[in-house]
Amino acid sequence: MGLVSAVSEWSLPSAPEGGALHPYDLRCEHLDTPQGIAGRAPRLSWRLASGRRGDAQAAYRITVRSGDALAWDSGWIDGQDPHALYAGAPLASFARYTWRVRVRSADGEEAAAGSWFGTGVLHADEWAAAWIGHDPETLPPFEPPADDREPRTVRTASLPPPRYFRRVVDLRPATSVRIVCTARGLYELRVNGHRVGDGELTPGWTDYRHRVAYQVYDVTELVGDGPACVGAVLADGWWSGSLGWDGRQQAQRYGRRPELLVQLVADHADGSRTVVGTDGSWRESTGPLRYADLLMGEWYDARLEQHGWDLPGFDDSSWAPARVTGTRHDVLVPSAAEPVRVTEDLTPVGTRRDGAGRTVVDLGQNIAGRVRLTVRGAPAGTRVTLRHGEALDEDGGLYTANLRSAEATDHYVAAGLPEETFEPRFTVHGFRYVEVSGHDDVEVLGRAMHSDTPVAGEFSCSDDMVRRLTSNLRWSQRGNFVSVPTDCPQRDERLGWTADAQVFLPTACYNADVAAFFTGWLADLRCAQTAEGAVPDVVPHVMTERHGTPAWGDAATVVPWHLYRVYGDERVLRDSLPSMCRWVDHVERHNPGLIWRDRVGSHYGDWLQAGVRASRDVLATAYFALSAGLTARAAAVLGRADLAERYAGLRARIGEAFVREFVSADGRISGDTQTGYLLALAHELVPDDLVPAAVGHLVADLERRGRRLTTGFAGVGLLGPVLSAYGHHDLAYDLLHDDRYPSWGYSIKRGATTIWERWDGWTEEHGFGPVAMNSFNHYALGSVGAWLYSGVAGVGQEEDSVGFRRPLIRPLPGGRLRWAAAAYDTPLGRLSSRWEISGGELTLEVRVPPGALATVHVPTTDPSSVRESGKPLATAGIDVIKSTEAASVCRVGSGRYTFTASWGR
Ligand code: RAM
Repeated sequence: MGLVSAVSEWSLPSAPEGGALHPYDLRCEHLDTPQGIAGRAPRLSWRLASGRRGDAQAAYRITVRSGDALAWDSGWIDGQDPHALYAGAPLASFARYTWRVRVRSADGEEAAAGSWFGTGVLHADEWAAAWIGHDPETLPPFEPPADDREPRTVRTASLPPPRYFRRVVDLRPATSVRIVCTARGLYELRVNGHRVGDGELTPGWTDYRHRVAYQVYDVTELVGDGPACVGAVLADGWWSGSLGWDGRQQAQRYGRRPELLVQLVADHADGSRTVVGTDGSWRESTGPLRYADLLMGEWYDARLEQHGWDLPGFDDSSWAPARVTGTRHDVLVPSAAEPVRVTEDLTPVGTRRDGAGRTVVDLGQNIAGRVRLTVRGAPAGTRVTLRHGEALDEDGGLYTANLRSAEATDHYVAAGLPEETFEPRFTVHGFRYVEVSGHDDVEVLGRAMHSDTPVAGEFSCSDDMVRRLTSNLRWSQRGNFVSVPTDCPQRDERLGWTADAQVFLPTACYNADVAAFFTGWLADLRCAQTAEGAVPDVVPHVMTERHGTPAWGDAATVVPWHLYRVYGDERVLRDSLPSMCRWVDHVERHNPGLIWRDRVGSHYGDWLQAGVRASRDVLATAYFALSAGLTARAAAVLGRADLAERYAGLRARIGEAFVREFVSADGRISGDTQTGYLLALAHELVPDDLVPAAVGHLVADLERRGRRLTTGFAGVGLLGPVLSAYGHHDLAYDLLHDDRYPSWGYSIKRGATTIWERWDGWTEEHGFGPVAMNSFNHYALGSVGAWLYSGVAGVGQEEDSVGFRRPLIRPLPGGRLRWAAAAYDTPLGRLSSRWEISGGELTLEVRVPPGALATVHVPTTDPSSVRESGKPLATAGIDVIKSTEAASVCRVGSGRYTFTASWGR
């Protein structure tokens, strides 16, 4: 089977360079022009570019304006950090602020850039809208038509139809009109016949018991003088639709029926303001959507369309008054992250017809999303059915057994027009193949959707299979960052499993800017922590009985710490420190002997490892040590010396207990598994004098197995970093290039376009893996990605560096690779490294952003041969820190550098 080449449009935009120091990529609260921030001191940040070596920002000055009025002039502030917290006049609600940052370089040159942000609701008493819904008595559940012979699950047969709401507002001429909108459920907002915004599945999934996100839209352009119609379609979504695998238990998890909240705010030239909110004067009805469910799909009957329902002149006398369901506003928070959007269209790469007249379309790529269906010449009432699946069975038919109870089926009933199009709005499927039945003349277009986190990095190299691996893990990130970080996008699960998120986070951060995305998720994690301090296995918390599991609960410490290291925003630590402490205290309280054996929750161990079972006590205790250590470091950053000391002490004592209990005199770790060694070595739990022996045992285990891995979720991401840290990158490369079972290459050889949940998702021996749990789009085993960036291409930062102030460029030429390259947008600006070996020479091209001081390891077989831009390092003015047999280590400031060195013995 040939390798599918990566065709994605999801690629790193080019970064400015050249010229004098200048700012670009301005962000507010880590977001590009957010509409509805609600903090009083939002974070303003920018990146820097310069064509000059050694350049850095010496000072900056920020001005923020609302209209012509100056809200803040920071004055010139000395400092290299390209970010600041707003400290001007109190911000007003529903306002738009423009801001400019001016930066000055060391030699006094200045440059500026501008952007804007909008505010949401800053004061609780500004809420004027009530929650509205519909009368449950007017709610007949969906009844499948008599000709529907497909087996239906209990869930679909009882799904209620989405509701349509409308209200006409007679507006005086306005200078600006904004709408704040949210739902307990999912909404699509419309104004005067137009869809508002490009967000999908809004308002997104949060822990609705504590936080419901709202979006703010500027609709000034959609509203003229005179009456305007505000309409919204409301569906169940995560609020009251199917969630997770236990259909009966998990449906209506948060509420029985969805509810809507809309507040329109119009500002007039005379300074007055009109505010209209949802209340009992809104009217509601049903429409063409017969049901809409995230897991089951949608049923759309185009014959039932009420044309013009979202326009002012529409006769809604047959519609019912909306029912006011509540007035609670304290759970409302502004949307903290990028919305889910359709980010890429996929044209099918193949279509085949099966004997039963069904068409199976292949998009060539496993995605999360939906299709746009075009139907031609179908008589009114023709029902076209779209079934989605990730794989084909042996006969070439759609394979759906692994979806469990998720029907993932959309139905479109034609209105009878010459050509009609349909695209579901309140569902999302995980699929590569679509089976279309009911009509022949159809066309489908794949539409990939996910949280639209900006692309932040790119890795590439000379090897097809490794490139495909990179593409697969990017697609698995996209398919699983759908409002929250999920395990999988296809079956009846799609939950925010905490270990999956935690192990994949370093890879995720390289691929995309996930600062805002994870900030919201961490808020959900914190509010779901139990009174005792236990952290749930899934966030948002929907499985009350599962919490406190080693490696899962530790997301509470690992995620905030990693976000802080990458993005340099201390606030994530400040917000999370109490939760980190509570988590570690909880584990300690129940394990005073410091070996974590009690209160281990569901204890999944090193989940889905291949053929071995790593010691669960080793895994748990290693994570306990890690969490205590990270809590100590977080406390130290925040100046909490008392806490730093307490948790550093605890970390040291856990370390001693670990050694006593699990490390034998010959350096063996209990259980003698790859994961055991990897965890102990990565988290510095092996006494220095035993490290070589422990590394030896790890290597021996790999050799004994013919250089094959056995790791699961917890161990897999550590293979590359640990093996290369101890000089075994040949072994790390063998694992990377392996295509025997179990390996990444094995799935790629089978045509995988995303990362599989399990190494045995499909095997020659058994065919498809266990249907009870066999996702083909699960990123956890893809956490090797971070090592491709930081190890193979060498784009990383020093252990004690924050926000990439001190990048570490340490590439690892090896394996089958002739070249490898990575570029990454750090908070300072672009950092990149590219190495290539050709004709006995290694070339290493490096780009360092302004304000960073990078350590560069130039690998070579002869340190005296190292040149930069053709000159010996001393002549080129490069600061050499040390020279070893295998590398020249230099220190360089911002700029572009081209090193060359002899390569080959
Ligand atoms: C599976 C999930 C997830 C994993 C848990 C333990 O059901 O898919 O990936 O974290 O189990």
